[in-house]
Amino acid sequence: MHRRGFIFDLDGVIVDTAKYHYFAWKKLANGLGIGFNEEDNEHLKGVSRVRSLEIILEWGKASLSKEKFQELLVAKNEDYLSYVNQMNEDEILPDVPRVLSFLKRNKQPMALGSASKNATSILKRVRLLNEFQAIVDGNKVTKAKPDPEVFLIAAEALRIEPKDCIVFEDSLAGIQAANTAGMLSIGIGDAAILSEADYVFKDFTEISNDFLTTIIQSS
Ligand code: B16
Ligand code: MG
Repeated sequence: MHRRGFIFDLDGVIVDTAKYHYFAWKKLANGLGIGFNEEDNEHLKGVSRVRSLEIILEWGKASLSKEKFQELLVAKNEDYLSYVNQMNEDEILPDVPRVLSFLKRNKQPMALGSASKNATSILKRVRLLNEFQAIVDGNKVTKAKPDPEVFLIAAEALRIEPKDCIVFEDSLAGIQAANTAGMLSIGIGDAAILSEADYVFKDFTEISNDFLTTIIQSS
């Protein structure tokens, strides 16, 4: 059996923490008198925390001192973590456990590739931390998706060539990062948004073990 490197994004792929980011960003934005709805939240998916706040301030044509900016980032994260700390295994997205155990049974190396600085805490909460041989998160990268850095570091950690890696992503920036890294990109979500992906599935219930076998065996 071939060995491929399977790299998973976290938010929107393994768990849906986007709703918690939404609650926390909305509170912050509204506190500054800036409107914030679910569609606005879509634009922040896969975007780093610092960049997300910059974008919200741009929308509201607001500017803040460096100190206030930092203070709000800390407050947003504390608010977000108050939700994360209530998470459990029930929040793992459908069929993710089946796909992870199929790949494990087939001895395929697996890594996490996420922009989140809270990835380890979230994986611990949902009891998936030990399923990954490498965790590459927002603490380990300097360049945000669509830069391929996060996935290239993950491939190196797994000791698998980028061309033999497969990335599961729910954001367009993440799909672009995977494509630039020379990896097979699999979009999870809306095909209209993720049209640059090699394949798109609504969620993991649509990804069969046969499909995974074909990917593992393709040369
Ligand atoms: P944190 P992913 C991303 O996770 C989220 O999609 C994005 O909305 C968030 O701002 C970013 O992580 C940073 O998260 O504030 O926890 O460091 O999709 O790359 O797993
Ligand atoms: Mg994501």
